[in-house]
Amino acid sequence: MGPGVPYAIAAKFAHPGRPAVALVGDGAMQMNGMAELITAAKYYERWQDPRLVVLVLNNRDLNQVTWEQRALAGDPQNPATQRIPDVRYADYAKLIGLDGVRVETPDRIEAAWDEAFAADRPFVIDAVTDPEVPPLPPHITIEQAKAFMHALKGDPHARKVMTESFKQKIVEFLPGR
Ligand SMILES: Cc1ncc(C[n+]2csc(CCOP(=O)(O)OP(=O)(O)O)c2C)c(N)n1
Ligand SMILES: [Mg+2]
Repeated sequence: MGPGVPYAIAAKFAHPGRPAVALVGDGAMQMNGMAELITAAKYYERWQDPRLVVLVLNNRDLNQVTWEQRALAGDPQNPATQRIPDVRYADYAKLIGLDGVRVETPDRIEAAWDEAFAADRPFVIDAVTDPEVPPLPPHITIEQAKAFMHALKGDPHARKVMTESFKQKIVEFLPGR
């Protein structure tokens, strides 16, 4: 957690003539990615191709750990430790002289990437995403399924999680897949 933005900056120094893309969690962004954007703002004018795109997956949650706790320990989500603030990452980029856009609906995704790759400076895409979509593997063990079901008892988002799980699994049984 945390190397996305600094590694992308390192990539820019290694290959200043090529664009670099970092896909970053919002927790990582709050931990160090936002500070590292200041580094990008300091140096980007030295890069022959100034494009460095940071996609922030803004789910307002430390989601990998939320799901680890749900699927392995069978614990419901603990909002006190897992939820994190919704930050306007694109506005922050603009504040420090970079550029960005916030994406709140799927129909805005394509335009956001077009804008990012047309930009003359590092660009942040603040993508608002859904923390209740389970990262389901194709084959789930009985133990994982049991822990998952146990975790939903008392989980504040149980209903949404069940709906999203069903939506994901049902497509595996649809014809043409
Ligand atoms: C430095 C560091 N601290 C803590 C962790 C444990 N950890 C792994 S994933 C994660 C949450 C990541 O949250 P976020 O960046 O928002 O990504 P998401 O899973 O929500 O996409 C944490 C705390 C880690 N891997 N590295
Ligand atoms: Mg997150």
